[in-house]
Amino acid sequence: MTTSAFRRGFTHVKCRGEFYPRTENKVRRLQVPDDKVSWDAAFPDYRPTNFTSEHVLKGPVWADKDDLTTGNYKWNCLDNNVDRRSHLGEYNLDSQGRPLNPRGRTGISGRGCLGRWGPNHAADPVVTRWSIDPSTGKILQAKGQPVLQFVSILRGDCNEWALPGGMVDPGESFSTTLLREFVEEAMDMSTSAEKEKVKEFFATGGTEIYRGYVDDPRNTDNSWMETVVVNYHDRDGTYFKNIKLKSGDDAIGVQWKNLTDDLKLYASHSFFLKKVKELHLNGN
Ligand code: RP5
Repeated sequence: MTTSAFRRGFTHVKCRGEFYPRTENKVRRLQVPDDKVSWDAAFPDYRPTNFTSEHVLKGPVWADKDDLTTGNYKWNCLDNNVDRRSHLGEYNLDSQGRPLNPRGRTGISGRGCLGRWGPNHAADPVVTRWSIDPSTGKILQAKGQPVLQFVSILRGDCNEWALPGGMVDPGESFSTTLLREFVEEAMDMSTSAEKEKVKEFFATGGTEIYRGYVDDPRNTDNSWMETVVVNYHDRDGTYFKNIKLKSGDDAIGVQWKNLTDDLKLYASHSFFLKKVKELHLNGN
């Protein structure tokens, strides 16, 4: 199973950096060369750093227990409203009964700062519109193509621009998470009329762009991020014309960004945006 699932996707990079995020460079990952990422590649000396943050070990509501015997979790299942299934298919367990990252080694075992063993499910809304050139009032062109804009937030935890996505709560549908996260992170302090307008906009329907693994710097050998990415396109700009964006929750900034090829965004978000661009410009 692991071989084909591994080959189907990209090789994760951002979760193999030198240090684990949010640890002030105190937790160092064992370095995993590209050709040793797959669990199928022999790596006899592989002894990853074991790390689960104090915060997670304290057992907040969104986190699993550290002790798997008392936790009695049902892997690869919908387990009491917590979705432990992976978008990538069935995942394996290691010799200690912990879920194994289907994209391979990360140099850290345990959960790092993620709450769930196995997949941690998120949803990412990509709200787009055409970028208008203020000097002509027409759609901005670059390299002979119309330019899209999308709503981006600045993450407070790492100071990187990202999509306004977030974790799916137990029992929550992806569509609920997509709207809730957008409103929380990009529309703080908006009036209820503005929020209603955005709710109506999301209800017009979006296009699913991606469903799967995220190369998130927080991933470990036993806990990883997965997401569903949906694009909501305001084709004539009417829905967002009079809506003022304001960052909230964990976001410390928000803006409409032009969707250019050189975007550097959090985790796999630039990859998702590339797919959004293809959808609108190549008509796929
Ligand atoms: C990423 O982390 C997902 O793509 C999503 O954007 C985000 C969810 O985590 P939090 O923003 O809730 O920390 O992997």
